[in-house]
Amino acid sequence: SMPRPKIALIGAGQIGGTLAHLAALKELGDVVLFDIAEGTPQGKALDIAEAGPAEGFDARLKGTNDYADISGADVCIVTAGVPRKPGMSRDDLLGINLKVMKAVGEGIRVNAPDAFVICITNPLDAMVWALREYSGLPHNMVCGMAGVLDSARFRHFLSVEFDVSMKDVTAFVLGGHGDTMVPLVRYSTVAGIPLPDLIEMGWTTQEKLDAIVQRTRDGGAEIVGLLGNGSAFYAPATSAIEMAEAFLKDQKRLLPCAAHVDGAFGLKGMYVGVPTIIGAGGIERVVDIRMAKNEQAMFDKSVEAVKGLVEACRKIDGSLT
Ligand code: A3D
Repeated sequence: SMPRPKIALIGAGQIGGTLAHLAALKELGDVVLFDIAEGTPQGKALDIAEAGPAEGFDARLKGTNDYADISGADVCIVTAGVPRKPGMSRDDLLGINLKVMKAVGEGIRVNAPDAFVICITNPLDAMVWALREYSGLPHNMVCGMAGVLDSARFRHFLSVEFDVSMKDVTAFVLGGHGDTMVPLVRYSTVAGIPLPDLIEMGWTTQEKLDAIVQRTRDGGAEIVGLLGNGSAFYAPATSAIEMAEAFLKDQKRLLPCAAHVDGAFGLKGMYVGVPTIIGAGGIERVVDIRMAKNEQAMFDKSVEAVKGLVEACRKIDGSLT
């Protein structure tokens, strides 16, 4: 019989714990929770394992402070680092989290070089780039989660505005995961009906749509402001699990994520949020969609912001090339 897939979660904080719970509930595989904090991953793993009998899932969970335990992982989801506090931008985390990516990248390189790696640590586009550099894994096996979450936020707001099931609302948010992210109104639909048509049909107004686009861009900060300590974790974890599942089950889902783009969108070898196909081959394809002039201008601005963050990483660690 086939062994269960092994899912390694690097970082057992708010998102890491939620990832472990979701992976177990969905029986995606056995879970190893790793953290440098002693006791936290062990405690969360045991607590979730003890939910197994009531929920009825079959999955083994282990908490650890030893990278050797992630050995042979099929998927690694990385949340190690620090989150934002109110008033902070994602970019303020760069210095601290770059050091964390170095340690995590080495841990993955040595122990789980065949894994599909999904980075969540912020600032996302720069951290996934650094993690790929430090781990040395193939580019198609390292990606970042942001677009699925940003699109989910957009879809949620739209489904409330239209009073329709969110199952029928599709949306696309591309670009870097920051204030310059690009919600693509033209590619966002209710069961295939594009948002501009829905304005003409009187379902909403341009003003309301503009406000929803802005709320989507500020979606992370809205939660940070409400929570008061820490950032969003339920929706970020759920979004990363959707990506892990696409890989483990070879679903070939079309999902926006931070992927290595080399050629598509006129870009030369950089990580940024684009539509991708995720299957057993990891990031199997980058989908080079056509953008309108104003969309392209927003995307270009976002790309420049990401390039600036990557430059900042290189300044901190001269070994990054
Ligand atoms: P938090 O609950 O603080 O968990 C982070 C964990 O990382 C803690 O348990 C730390 O002990 C652990 N850690 C720190 N350094 C190391 C290390 N070197 N090795 C292993 N573990 C370490 O944060 P969180 O889970 O709420 O958020 C995690 C990250 O995700 C933050 O950087 C957030 O900014 C980011 N985040 C990204 C998104 C995206 O959409 C991209 C959304 C929400 C949060």
